[in-house]
Amino acid sequence: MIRKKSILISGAGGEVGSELIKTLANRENINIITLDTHPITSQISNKISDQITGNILDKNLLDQINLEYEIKEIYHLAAILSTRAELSPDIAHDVNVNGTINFLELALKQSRSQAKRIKFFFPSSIAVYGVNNNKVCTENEYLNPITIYGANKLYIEKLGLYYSEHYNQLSNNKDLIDFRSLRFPGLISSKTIPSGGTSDFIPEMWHHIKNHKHYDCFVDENSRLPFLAMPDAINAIIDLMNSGHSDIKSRIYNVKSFNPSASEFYNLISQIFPESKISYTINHVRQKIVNSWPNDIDDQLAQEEWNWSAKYNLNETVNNYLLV
Ligand code: AKB
Repeated sequence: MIRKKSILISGAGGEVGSELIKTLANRENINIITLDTHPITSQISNKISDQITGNILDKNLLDQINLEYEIKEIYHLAAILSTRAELSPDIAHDVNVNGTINFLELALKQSRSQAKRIKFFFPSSIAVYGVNNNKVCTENEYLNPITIYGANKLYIEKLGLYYSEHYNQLSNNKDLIDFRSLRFPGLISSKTIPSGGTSDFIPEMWHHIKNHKHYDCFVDENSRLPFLAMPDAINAIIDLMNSGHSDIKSRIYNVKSFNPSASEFYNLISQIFPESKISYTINHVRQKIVNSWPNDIDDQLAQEEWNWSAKYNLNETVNNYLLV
């Protein structure tokens, strides 16, 4: 039975997924298969060969996907983000860990049937860090997450390395996957407003100030996190996945560009919208989470191993991306 050669994307209807599909559809002459809990109705739906509406926890569904498609690469984007995960840590663990294990097992079955390692992209996060100083974190320090989301992301990083280097090692197993991961900082998109995240205060501020001329910020004015413009996040995914197997020795990488505080970002964008106003109504749990994440991260490893570099700094993000 001939299986359809495909790229599989979970969480395809999310912020990153919708932008990734546009880029992949323009670069690859291959079927794009999506799995999401909700139908994708936006303009990207015409770039998707087969839309599967379902849950990553449904093992029978993933078995059917395994039978029908010969998967070249997996982009596993489905997750419950940091703030929303704190409302239901047990559900977050089930989706973020057990759902991802189902996908890792699918990748392993595909690697076995194709007798080659399937590339598996996993979006990790700065949420894996737990730090209370101005340390610019490298990949292997301060890995003390205070959220279920951060703990989930850190565990899956370790599982991804296991499935890529040591899986089933007592049985002389040869089937492995090619796990690759980016520890995303906050992401800002001109097209969508994120929800359920804790870094959302910067993208929310842009869209609220642009459209409503007022934003009530849920963290204090000094809150500062590393960020990437969405085009750079997508390019980082593509460049990482296209890098040679021998180049990506570390498999897990920090990437970042700029790191404004809430007030610095407002002062910049209020020059474009001078009639706008900002207020601060602190959510103390979300403030505690933001305070536990690094103000900045070191992305030297990505620069050295696969020539990563961001194209949009803060001013270019506002003037050449968000305002365009
Ligand atoms: C979140 O805020 O949960 C995400 C992230 C930084 O991983 N945007």
